[in-house]
Amino acid sequence: MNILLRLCALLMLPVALFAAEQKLTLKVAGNCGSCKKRIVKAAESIDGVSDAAWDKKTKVFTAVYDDAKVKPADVKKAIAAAGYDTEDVKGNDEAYSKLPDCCRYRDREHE
Ligand SMILES: [Cu+2]
Repeated sequence: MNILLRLCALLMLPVALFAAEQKLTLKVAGNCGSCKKRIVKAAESIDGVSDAAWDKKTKVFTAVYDDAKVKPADVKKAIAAAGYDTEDVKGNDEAYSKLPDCCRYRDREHE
């Protein structure tokens, strides 16, 4: 084996070991428990995302993702596609318009 290849393999080893589980935390708009279900389902529909959770009080979304498979932007896009606004990606308007009345977080807020 070429010495350079050996060196590369050696350098890549820690990367391979430490890649994988990363924690993602972001703000996602929403109102209630059914918003939570949709947000979690959208995130977990991506291969490599697990342990998704969303707190309706703090609007904080958390998940664990495998950084070899998924980028945080992918998760934001999936949540936005379900109609929910995330920090950088605005929720899809068509999906938003199909949400039940109580979930229209842009028009009304739950106590
Ligand atoms: Cu809701």
